[in-house]
Amino acid sequence: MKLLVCLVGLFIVTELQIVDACSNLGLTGSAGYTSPFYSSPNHPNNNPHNLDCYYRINAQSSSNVIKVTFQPFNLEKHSRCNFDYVAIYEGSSNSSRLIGKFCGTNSSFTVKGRGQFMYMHYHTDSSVPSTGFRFKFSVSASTTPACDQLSIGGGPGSGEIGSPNHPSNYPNNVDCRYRIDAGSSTRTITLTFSAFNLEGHSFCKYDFVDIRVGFKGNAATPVRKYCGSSPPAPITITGQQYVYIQFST
Ligand SMILES: [Ca+2]
Repeated sequence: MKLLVCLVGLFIVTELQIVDACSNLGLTGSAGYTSPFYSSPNHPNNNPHNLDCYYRINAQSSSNVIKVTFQPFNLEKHSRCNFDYVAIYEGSSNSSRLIGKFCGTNSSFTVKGRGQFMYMHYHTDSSVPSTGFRFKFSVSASTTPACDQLSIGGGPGSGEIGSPNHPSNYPNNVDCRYRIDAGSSTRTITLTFSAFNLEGHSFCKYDFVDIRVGFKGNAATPVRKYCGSSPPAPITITGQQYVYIQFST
């Protein structure tokens, strides 16, 4: 009986060493830098099960934009990415704002975040392997005019938010954040678009309005991303004090 306990202990230590080896918390680059590609464990062969790899990118200035490009990307598909995924956070840890949780297959896609850090968590579960991914990152100085409005409201009332230059064309590389505060989660927040005209794409890859609930937009699954020229129907949100909106071009 004593011998068995000892063997279990050894096995756990080995597994922890594998987890540690796949992480890289020291990825660094300043404005103008593009990294080489980094491969997930075993790529392009099937990934190991039960991975937890953590990556942190330090862009060395809070006024920078970090772009991470995955090419290719192939993780077990699930509608909510519950099994294998890469979760990407805008900030230095997994308590920062969640940009998104990604799985499935894509030949190439880019995730953009603002600020000094980006943090990624790559997880695989105990079945259904796939080939994983390669990623590179680039850092550039932010060219966005200051357009954030992070303390809108605070109680009952109404207001209007306009995108930069509206009704004329918005600039390229806009990244505006808006936070609406209802003052209490017992109130209802209704969003109505009186004008809407963004570059269209089947999954709003280029320009989008991303609407989420919670102070940092982390509280639940994203409400939805919108693009194209059809105004979304009015959106009614209940049970939430905050709505967090990102307008990105
Ligand atoms: Ca899996």
